Amino acid sequence: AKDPVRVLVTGAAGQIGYALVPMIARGVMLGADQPVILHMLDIPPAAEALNGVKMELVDAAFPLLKGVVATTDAVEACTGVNVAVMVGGFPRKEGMERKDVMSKNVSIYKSQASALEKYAAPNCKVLVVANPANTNALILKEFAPSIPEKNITCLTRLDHNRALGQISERLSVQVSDVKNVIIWGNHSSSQYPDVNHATVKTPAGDKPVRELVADDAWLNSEFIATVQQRGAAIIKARKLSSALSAASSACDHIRDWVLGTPEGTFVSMGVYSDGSYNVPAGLIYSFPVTCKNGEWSIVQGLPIDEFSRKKLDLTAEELSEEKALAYSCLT
Ligand code: NAX
Repeated sequence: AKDPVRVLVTGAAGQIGYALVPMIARGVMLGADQPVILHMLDIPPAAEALNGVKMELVDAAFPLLKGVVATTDAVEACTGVNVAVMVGGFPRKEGMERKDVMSKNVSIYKSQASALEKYAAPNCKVLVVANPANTNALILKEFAPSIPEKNITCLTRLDHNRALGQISERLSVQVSDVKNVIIWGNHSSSQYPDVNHATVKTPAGDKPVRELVADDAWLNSEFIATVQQRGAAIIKARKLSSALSAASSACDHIRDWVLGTPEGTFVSMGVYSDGSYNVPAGLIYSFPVTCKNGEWSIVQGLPIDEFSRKKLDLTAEELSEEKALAYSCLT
């Protein structure tokens, strides 16, 4: 039998946490044959709720779940973890300035970076979900210099999956037959959902999404806006933000990273830019990636048309501004 993998979930008493921890305990994230030990961190006001989640995990009697650590101590939470899913953060509240929210998250991610750097297992893989996800991941990277930069990522897989879902609905095809959409840039409404390389599996082979949809006007405006605004649409409908889809996408992100992407398929991940596609180096930016042997690599050489180029640049500009704002919070 395999040794258990220790998976940290921060913000585990929150709504994504509540959807995510049972998925991890069921093997959705790391595989049906991979035992796990869950480490759950939250803040003292949520300690009692966190303990309630722990009680439910015990009650669910998950065969793969070999232990649960529920704590408000970041050191205890980070000790020995192989995977860290960072869902905890400070939400933007009515009337708060952007800078104030940034400043709260910068201080959270700075201190949790240090705890991970000192106490996590070597080669720990980190996924930041909490917003502003790309910039929180960047701060985490800056303050955990001994964690390889390739190990620090942020979640744009939910946006990627939303794009797959929209194409599947539009064409009335199975979502599992749609692949290779791309989310470029920031996990914010400036992201660029790109279908130029996406295909649908048909009896006659893979066909380009553009050819099958045959409506560039829809693809270039409504489709993009729907994906960009989907989070807001969920809040409007549910009076709560996306949780089950975020949790499921976080599992997809880690599973593909650890176990690999299928041949010929790429997925979107927020990763440390090396300057590919002329995206400024030093940002955490969402790119198309493939994964193999526990490592991602950016898909190279995709042609970028003028329409796309503008959109890639716009979301990069927003990330550069966020980075500057985050750094201004450090001083
Ligand atoms: P909730 O407010 O339900 O849960 C957040 C939890 O984090 C709370 O239990 C809170 O006590 C805890 N927390 C706060 N500060 C903490 C700290 N310093 N250490 C540990 N825990 C701390 O929010 P939820 O709906 O679960 O969303 C969590 C985060 O995910 C938010 O930042 C949200 O904006 C972000 N999202 C990101 C998405 C993505 O695709 N990247 C999509 C979904 C979601 O909107």
